[in-house]
Amino acid sequence: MTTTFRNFIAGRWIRPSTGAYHENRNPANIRDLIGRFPDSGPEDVEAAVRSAETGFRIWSRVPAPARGDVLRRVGDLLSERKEMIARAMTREMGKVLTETRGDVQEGIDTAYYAASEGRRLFGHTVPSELRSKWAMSFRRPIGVVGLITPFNFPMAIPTWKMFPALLCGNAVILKPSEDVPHTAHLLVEALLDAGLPPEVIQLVHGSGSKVGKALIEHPAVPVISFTGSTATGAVIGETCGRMHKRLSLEMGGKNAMIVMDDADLDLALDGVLWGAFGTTGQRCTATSRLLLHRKIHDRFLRRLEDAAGKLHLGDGRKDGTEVGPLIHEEARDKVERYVGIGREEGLELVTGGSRPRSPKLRNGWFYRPTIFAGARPGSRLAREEIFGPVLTVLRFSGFEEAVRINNGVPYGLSSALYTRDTNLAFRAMQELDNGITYVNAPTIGAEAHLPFGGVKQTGNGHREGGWEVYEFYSETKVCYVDYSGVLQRAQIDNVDNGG
Ligand code: UN1
Repeated sequence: MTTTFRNFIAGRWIRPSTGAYHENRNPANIRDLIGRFPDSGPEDVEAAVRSAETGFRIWSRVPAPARGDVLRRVGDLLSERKEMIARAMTREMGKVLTETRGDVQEGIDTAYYAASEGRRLFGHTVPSELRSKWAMSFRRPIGVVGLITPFNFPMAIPTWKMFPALLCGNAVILKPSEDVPHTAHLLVEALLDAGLPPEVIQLVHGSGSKVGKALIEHPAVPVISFTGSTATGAVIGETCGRMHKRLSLEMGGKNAMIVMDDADLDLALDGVLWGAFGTTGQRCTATSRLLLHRKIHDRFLRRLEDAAGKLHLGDGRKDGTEVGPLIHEEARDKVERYVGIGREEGLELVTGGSRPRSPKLRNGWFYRPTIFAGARPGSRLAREEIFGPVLTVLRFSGFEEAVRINNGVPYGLSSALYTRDTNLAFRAMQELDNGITYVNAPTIGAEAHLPFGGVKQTGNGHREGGWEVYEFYSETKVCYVDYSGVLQRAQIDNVDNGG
């Protein structure tokens, strides 16, 4: 019997107004049907917004430390359910169990961070320029927040957005990727079980073109946070700009790992395998460019070819699997298209470049870890985001050239430098044009309590995580209290030297 899932709107698990559903299948074995999930429409979004407005009125009046207590319980429940959720996540999006456990852990860490923020949420108290006058700022909730999230981190990314938004006192409408609706369902269950007032969270399943669009265009949703492609982000940005909405965009990457000639090559090898092929390359932080110093280029590439060729593909729930499938057919088609482009551009195919032959993998969207060498900075494979297990290798002669190549793409999420030279490490931190730089570690692995995000076309200046995200989900209010009993005019009466 196939399970049919529902939306969570107005405090109840309900069917979509459209009566339409889509199937969610395991990408490692498409015969495995996980369930049917709503294909909702604008009416469902309308109902969710109406209820969320009620939720906002209730929740925004709850003291922030008490809101934090609810999020602490959410963290506790996610910890208890970690293994169950990780297994469900691997089943619906394919990455290996160790990674999905890490994904749930990011959600847990984000919950506990948010819980503690309930006792900070600092404003500022500063001296006034006038006598007997008080000046301070504090944080107010904003309203109904719309969240549109991708498939690759089905727990971490929704929680990066949702928990700070909730802690700040907002109500949330979540539109998760159609590829990972089950994880979103399990997350909302944990929120409700933890005692969140039900109107404060609404879960509306469906497509970006229907549900996402209705959410973005809804005048009663003043805040939107989106993680996904740069192209979609541009469309969302236009609407939000026109409607004067607050918008956080987290988009593409073309992240480079730079390996200097003095680097620990064993460490760099482990790093690039994890950075490029972890999550089957489907991370916005994935290492998709490898910049090798000419003195170690050939040597390192031979070792990498050998190691990448041995990575074990399979169902992420099985022991020993190192690389899972791509998320769906279109994702694999895109990878195949780019492999074709690499060949046309005359790059050297080092390893991969095809689907695996094993009959066991025939029912999943698998693709062999693929490496192209001999790319130039202008090659399409060295500039465009593929979001799959494809690594493009470039050769460089000195640190300055590596920095130029790193910075010469439209994206700016993360970068990595492998070296033993401390001076170069510090120069890299300054000169690499990215939101995140790793030294002697791959381009992935951001921690939940530091700001996450990128420069250039990766984002629009906001950060997720850490302390900065709380600025995004709250409004600054400033209060002046004049207790002098006389009219004091700022900038006019403040020529006061104590005389
Ligand atoms: C993403 O790929 O969208 O740093 C997020 C990392 C993870 C998060 C990635 N903690 O790779």
